[in-house]
Amino acid sequence: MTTKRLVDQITKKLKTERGKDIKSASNKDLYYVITSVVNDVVNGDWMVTQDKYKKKKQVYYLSMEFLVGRLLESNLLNSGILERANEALLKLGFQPQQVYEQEHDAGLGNGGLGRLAACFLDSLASLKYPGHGCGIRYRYGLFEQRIIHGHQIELPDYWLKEEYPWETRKIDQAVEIHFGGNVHMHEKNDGTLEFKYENTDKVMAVPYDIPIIGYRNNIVNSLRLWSAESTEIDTDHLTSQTDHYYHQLDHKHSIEQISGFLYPDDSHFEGKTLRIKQQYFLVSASIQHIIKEYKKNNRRSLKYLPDKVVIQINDTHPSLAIPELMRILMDQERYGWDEAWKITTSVMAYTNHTTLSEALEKWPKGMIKDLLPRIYMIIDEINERFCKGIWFDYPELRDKIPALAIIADDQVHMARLAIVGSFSINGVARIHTEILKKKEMKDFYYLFPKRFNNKTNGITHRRWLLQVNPNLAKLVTDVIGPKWIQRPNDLIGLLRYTKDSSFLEKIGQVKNENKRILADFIHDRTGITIDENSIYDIQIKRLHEYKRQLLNVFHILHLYNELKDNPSLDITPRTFIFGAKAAPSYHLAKEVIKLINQVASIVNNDKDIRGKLKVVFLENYNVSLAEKLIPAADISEQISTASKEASGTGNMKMMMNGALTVGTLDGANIEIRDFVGNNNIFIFGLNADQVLDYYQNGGYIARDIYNTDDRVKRILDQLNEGAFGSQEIEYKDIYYNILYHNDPYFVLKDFDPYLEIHELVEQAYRDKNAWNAMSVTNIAHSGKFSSDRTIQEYASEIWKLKKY
Ligand code: HBZ
Repeated sequence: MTTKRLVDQITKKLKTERGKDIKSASNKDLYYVITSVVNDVVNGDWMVTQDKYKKKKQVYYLSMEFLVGRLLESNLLNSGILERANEALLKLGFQPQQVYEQEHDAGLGNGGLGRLAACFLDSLASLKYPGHGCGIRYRYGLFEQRIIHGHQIELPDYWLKEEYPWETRKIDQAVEIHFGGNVHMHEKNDGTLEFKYENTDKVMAVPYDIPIIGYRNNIVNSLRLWSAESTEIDTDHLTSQTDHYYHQLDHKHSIEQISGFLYPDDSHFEGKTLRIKQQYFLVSASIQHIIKEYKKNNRRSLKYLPDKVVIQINDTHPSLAIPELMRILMDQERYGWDEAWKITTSVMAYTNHTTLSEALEKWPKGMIKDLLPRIYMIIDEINERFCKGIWFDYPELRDKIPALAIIADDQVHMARLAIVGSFSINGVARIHTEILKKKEMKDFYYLFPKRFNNKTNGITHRRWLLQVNPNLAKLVTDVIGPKWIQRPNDLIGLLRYTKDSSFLEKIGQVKNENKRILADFIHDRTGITIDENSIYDIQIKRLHEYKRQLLNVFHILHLYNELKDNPSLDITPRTFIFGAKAAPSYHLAKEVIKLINQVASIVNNDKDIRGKLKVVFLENYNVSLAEKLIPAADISEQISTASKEASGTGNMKMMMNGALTVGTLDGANIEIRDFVGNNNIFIFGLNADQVLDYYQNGGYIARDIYNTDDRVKRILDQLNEGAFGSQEIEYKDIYYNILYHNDPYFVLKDFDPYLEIHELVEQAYRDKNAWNAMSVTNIAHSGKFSSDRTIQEYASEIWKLKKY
């Protein structure tokens, strides 16, 4: 399609679809019209792709979260018409970015886990793998964050307020989900048992499909999001009672709640009934759909399901897929236990994303029994057989049965269910998988060594480099050619230019330009003026104690105190930028947000500081904001307490954009370090073994550091006493957590090494040429962290998938 044709189409569609001409059209009109152009372009390919997949083995990625963000620009990019769309818009007098920004972020995820699912969809389609996402179409995505007087306030994110042009409702493919009721068992003539369910609550799952466009390859995969609706009114039970009508409405409302909102917790388990309803809703709808498709496309029995279907469950959230598939195979398809189990455990694969014990899902067994009686029976049976197996086949593990049993202490342990019912269990970075094998899941690893494997996370370089940083992408292509776009490992070719000072200068110019754009944006958003020549030191991620935003704040407070003592101190100016949402009920995390905001207002307005330090907290951190920040980062803060961050993916996005990592030896930081080498990364602090040793031996004594390090004492006292002369604002909870709960995340322990590493950063930044060379080295190695590599590994090692 030429630019001219595009202009014609846009003008025509403006008239026919929006009733506007170009003069009266708004950015929003243009957004809808261009979306419609993309849909026209891809719809044919979508049908063809889905048709071609019918005979192939397919992967279904089941996830409670898909954090896709905006789609228009990346869909234009992947369908090969971005440049021409930009030209057409400019010709028509519109700014492309302003048009793309009309799209409301689809915030159907909390953080890393949800964004990973979105990157995986992009890579599956771009690598031509038959893969589908299955999730929930929440009416409200992750809350919108406002900062008011420094406090986080949560507002509902009604992202569907205006029409969402990428989705297609497929009412003809709706399926029924059953909750509650009773199970009746009776023996049939042939001696087999039959299970019947009665008096269940019925919910209709209606699918909405979103196209997932491969990069310039005519492949279009699907993301299927299920929406909960009430079934037709049950006319058998109509009564004339006046309150009947109100009951019906109540009932309808409570059903629609199932896909009402996304739970905003990313690291803490909360045993709410609605959450387990959501999980079963996703799982039952998806499995029913998968089986229907299999039957439609294959003449063979379900015994051969594993030849054609593999289901990846994204953390334990969809692990009821295991008993649900068992239920359908046994109760509907009449398979016996052994055969059903063999099929199920050959189809299911489980990814673990955390070792934090407070995040592990454990449902009270009474809750599952009431809500899903037949599913409970099946879990019970899986558990019985599993425990018996250990008793007889692994007598050396008999003592450990209570710690391995799926049902123990009146709770259903979902990770244990997922492990027992899957043929593959993977962690998301090398160290994380090792910790699973050697520690958290040690006994399971002993039982099933072959099931455990590592798949280090990745990110789509198409969105996170090509799309968000076009100037850098162009510079890269100028020197190594465009092949890296298809083969991100080719970025390694940049290593040849780490000594080319004219190239390094250009790298510096691109970064400066990105920093200038970000400075303008920050000024518009917050009124804060930042120094474009300062070091942009960025920490963007969910707020959690283990991610240690507090350590970063302590560094800032230390620099502030130093500058107050000696205002003429010669330091390279720094801009500290934060973006972070706290779970609404996470008190300490919210205190840290308040602290960052207060430190910002003090530091930014203190004349003694003379602009050498600026602190910016950007509200409502989400995918679109990340896209603005990442290209401008000099420093990427990845400072979790070692052993706690399973992988991290922001670390990969920032290195790909030339930022240097200040990080602990945790998650994928370790693999980044291995590739770029110690000279191109700033590693500090305790390692995972040391942290785990401390935990095993009762920790360290935080107060010793308070008593011996004046810098630490000063900062903590400032927090306790109401810092900086203001008595109103105290941070006693933070203070107590460190001194009285003995600093569970080792903030004080790592404080000194953290300051030291930041001094090295400052020295390194003075030599721009050397800095840019480090930056290029990071970009060069970032290809290994493309999600194309990750998906390639899943496809060949777990899924056994062939490309289309
Ligand atoms: O998954 C994150 C890990 O913390 C991070 O290290 C990793 O890189 C990323 C992708 O593998 N985990 C999450 O994001 N977890 C959640 O968002 C979550 C959501 C709902 C829950 C529990 C966790 O109930």
